[in-house]
Amino acid sequence: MLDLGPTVLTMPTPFVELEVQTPSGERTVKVTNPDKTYFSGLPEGRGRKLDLVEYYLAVADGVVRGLRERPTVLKRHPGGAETEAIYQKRVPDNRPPWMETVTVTFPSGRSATELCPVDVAHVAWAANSGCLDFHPWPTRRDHVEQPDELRIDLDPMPGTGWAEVLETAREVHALFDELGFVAYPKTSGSKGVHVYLRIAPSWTFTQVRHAAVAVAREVERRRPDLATARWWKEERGERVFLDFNRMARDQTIASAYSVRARREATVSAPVTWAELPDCEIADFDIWTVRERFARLGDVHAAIDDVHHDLTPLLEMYERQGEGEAPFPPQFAKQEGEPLRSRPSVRDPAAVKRAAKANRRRQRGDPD
Ligand SMILES: [Mn+2]
Repeated sequence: MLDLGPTVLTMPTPFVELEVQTPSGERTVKVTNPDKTYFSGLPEGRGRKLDLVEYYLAVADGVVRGLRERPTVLKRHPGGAETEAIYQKRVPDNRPPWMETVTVTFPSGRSATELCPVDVAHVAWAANSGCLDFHPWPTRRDHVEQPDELRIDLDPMPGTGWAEVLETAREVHALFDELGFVAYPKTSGSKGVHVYLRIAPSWTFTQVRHAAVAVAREVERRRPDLATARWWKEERGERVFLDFNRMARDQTIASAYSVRARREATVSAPVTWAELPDCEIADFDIWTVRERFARLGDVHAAIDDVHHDLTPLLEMYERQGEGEAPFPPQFAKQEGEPLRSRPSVRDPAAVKRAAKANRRRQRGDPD
């Protein structure tokens, strides 16, 4: 007799189908396991996977404005907000036929076909696959190597908090005001603030990163007590770090209206400069932002109206005369880049000690 092995009983996966209106027509988006808890910090029945998808549909115009035609990495948390992310640069082959993609290349020469959201059906599809927050490139598919978004990322270092982040944001705002730039702030949904400036897609990644470096250095120059442009943690002190390397190629930030991987489902919330001083990260979650959006719409709706000229910031970078800043560790050594080692290990004796310790580790000797 043929041995069929143990009998496996399978339960059909529960799902709902949502009809999503888009400019190109109606799309059906399937939400599997809609009742699965994704955000345990929200009241019972308010932090389900379906709540996430419905949140994105409710803020459709806003979230799409941040993602439209941008290569977007899939950062998936299929087990919910408190589980480790799975980064997936490539979109799966079993995708809906209407899904749009864009092919990008990496410094290694490899390429990937990434999600290219053009409407909220793309966002809903990704949310169903466990994407909580969206990480778009600062470029769009018709100019994937020329960013049109300068992103200033304010990160509080240990010993500083939200009050210092807000004060640093005020300095960035003042600087942009002086330059005649209209920039847009949002909470990060985690601990910091992001300030976005729409620019003409006329400069390379390196140049746009230089503009971010210039802003960081200028804010540090004005407020050395408050802010720092130092890449090495040991040099930052108890200050707010302006993370210019978020503008390095392949580096991304959670987009506007992205839900962060936190049990409270906090959102990276676009706000106005007038509102920002009274905001708290916790003010914005998938429910409060939904309500806010219904009331106010997207307060960043005008972000695409003016594409700024980056020249003043590139001139500032040259005037500062400090040259290139360090790149993230996974990057190959870049043109003009300073030493890729912490300043404290640069003294010859320390370098020798580190090399010796390395050799010891390689041999497997105990430290
Ligand atoms: Mn940040």
